[in-house]
Amino acid sequence: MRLGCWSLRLAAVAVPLAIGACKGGGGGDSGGASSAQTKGASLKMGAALSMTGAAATYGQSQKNGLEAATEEVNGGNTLQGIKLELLVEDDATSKEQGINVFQRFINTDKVSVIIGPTLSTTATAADPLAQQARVPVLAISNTSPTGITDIGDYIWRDSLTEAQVVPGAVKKAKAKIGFKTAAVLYGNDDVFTKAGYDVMKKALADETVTVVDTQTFAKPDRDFSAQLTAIKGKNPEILVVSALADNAAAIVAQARQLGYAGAILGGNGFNSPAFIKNAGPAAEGVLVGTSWNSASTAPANQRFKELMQKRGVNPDQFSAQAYSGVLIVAEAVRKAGFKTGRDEVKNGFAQVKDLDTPLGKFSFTPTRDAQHEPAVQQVKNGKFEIVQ
Ligand code: 1QQ
Repeated sequence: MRLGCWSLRLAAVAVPLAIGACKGGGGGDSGGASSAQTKGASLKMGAALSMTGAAATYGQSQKNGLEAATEEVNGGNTLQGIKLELLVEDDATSKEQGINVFQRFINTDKVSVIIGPTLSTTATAADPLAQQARVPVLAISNTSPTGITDIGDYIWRDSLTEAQVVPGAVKKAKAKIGFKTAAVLYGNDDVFTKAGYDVMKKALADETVTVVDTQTFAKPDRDFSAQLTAIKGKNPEILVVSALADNAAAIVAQARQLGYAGAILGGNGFNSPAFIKNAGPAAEGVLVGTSWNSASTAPANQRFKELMQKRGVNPDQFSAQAYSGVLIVAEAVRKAGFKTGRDEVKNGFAQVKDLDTPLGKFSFTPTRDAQHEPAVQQVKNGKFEIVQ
């Protein structure tokens, strides 16, 4: 099945309104996907984003970032006439739909590169198809340390893993607050939330923090009072949570309603303004490690924030990673000698080094993961603020 109404095609020219939201048809032109082409070609980027379902919060931000960067690159005409063409499809926060979208991008649209999918869980199911078909994938939000780039040499990511972010956040939070006991609550039906838990457990142990209780939940859950009452009974100084944004907001709101007054630290799922909006005043003081330093005054970050403001949207980590992803694809094309084939893009990725992006100076590690500085943020007056 194809979710036609989420099929979005951003035209190769820098015209923002060239979007056919319900466009049908296959666009079967091979578009330089499987063979190297040079100047004057267009390069199709297929983005599999969660526009509906449990991760829809992130998908919209990602779409904003991808569109802004595609227009920016095409408008700047820095690819010797090659235009980027962005195709967005909804992965519906599901493995099955993620697989369908990947198949369409690989076989029908014949894209040069796939961006996404939004969740690690979906990536574990869909990425092997791209690896097998030798289509490069650039993940822009998968943070499970394992099971993503280790699928194979066509899988890359610009998102820092939980293992690259959470230990520093726990350390900084401990230095700030000085806790000795913690409880952990995590989703046990999702690759990212489970991986986040493993990282949190180790980070707390490394900081010699005693975990007094560990509780679990599943994505469809809405009532967390049983777990939170048990946790409150153990009186931890900090509650550490690995959850997607919707669950995270409900957990934090219910924890405060139940009278839990200790500190709260979240994993990557918390990095969305939707978490703050939905948790309301209960979000105040919540700490979270992030891959995007919103306070950075670097020109690439200022430009990104300016473009998001022009579009009337709140920038966040997810739009920053998406925007950076397109800059990385453009840089890969440059490094590949302005060729648009799948292998050229993949080989170009390997040559991206210290690229200026809103995430900072960006390079890939030898195992195709992201390499740049993480940060820690805290909710203050309804907004994320970088903790210095
Ligand atoms: C993952 C994540 C999600 C919280 C963000 C989209 O990090 O699934 O890996």
